[in-house]
Amino acid sequence: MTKPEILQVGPYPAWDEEPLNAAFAMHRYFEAADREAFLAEVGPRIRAIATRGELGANRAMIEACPKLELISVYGVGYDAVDLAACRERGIRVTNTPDVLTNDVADLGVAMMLVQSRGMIGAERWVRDGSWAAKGLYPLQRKVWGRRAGILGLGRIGMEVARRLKGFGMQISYSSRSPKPEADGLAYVADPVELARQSDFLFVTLAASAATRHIVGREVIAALGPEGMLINISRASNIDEDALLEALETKALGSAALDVFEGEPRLNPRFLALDNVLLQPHHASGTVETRKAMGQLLRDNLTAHFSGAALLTPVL
Ligand code: 8YV
Repeated sequence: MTKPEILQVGPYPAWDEEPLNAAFAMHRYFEAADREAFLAEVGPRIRAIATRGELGANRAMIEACPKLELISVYGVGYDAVDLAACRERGIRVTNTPDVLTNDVADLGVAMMLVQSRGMIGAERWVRDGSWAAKGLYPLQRKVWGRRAGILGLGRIGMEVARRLKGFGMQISYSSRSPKPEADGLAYVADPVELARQSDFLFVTLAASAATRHIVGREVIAALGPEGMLINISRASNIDEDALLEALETKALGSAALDVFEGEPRLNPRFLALDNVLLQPHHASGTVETRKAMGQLLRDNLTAHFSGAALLTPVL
């Protein structure tokens, strides 16, 4: 039997590449010297696209593949896939939810702790001899018992909340409507009001055109000079210019970010700031979770080509 032909948008770990190559004819878009010419050549034979959350598949790519049936995303976020183009042609889309939820929540909470307790600077204090030369490290701000806001109480937001309860924090959240399962959490409909009531604001919203820059000037101003913004969702949820300006002028206390506009080439203004913790979009980046994501990506492809129901469809 001939193997289904698949366009692979970005690389995967070796433990995924091997079984993918065994089951499918993989076409490595990211290795092509001339990507447009590559697409024009293989596009007509492509039946599925395997991509990653942050890479997605745009309209031009989808249109270059007239026989496309499925886009399988390695990641929970599928905002980089042109869903309108998929709907027009009945193309199915799958993602990898659930398996990464806990790791993403862990990284968000870790960023809050690291940043609030100044642990990066503290490590430097030890290594560069400041401890011996200058004495005690400057005092930092506590985490436990303070106020946390969660913007977007989906699977990841809920796991963040579960962890924060362990720190005895007062937790509020914003989402489209109150969630009955949000036990002990206060619902605050307006994101600006949520920020006003928070010392730490976690952004855990699934990104879409509707959520673009939901964290804008007003939310940032409401969080204020003592507040910390933690983003483990997508850069597009935050007005990055407003964020940079607020960090530079100290109108916002600090930020801890795993995602950036134009990543991996982030705005160099971030690099000059000492009140921001920068992470390379690795919230789901553990061996265990990435293995589970790869398995789920493959399971969706296999299900599709064997005529079985998709495991985790979004379209
Ligand atoms: C990336 C993510 O897909 O789940 C998401 O939406 O952004 C991540 O898990 C991951 O970095 C793999 O590229």
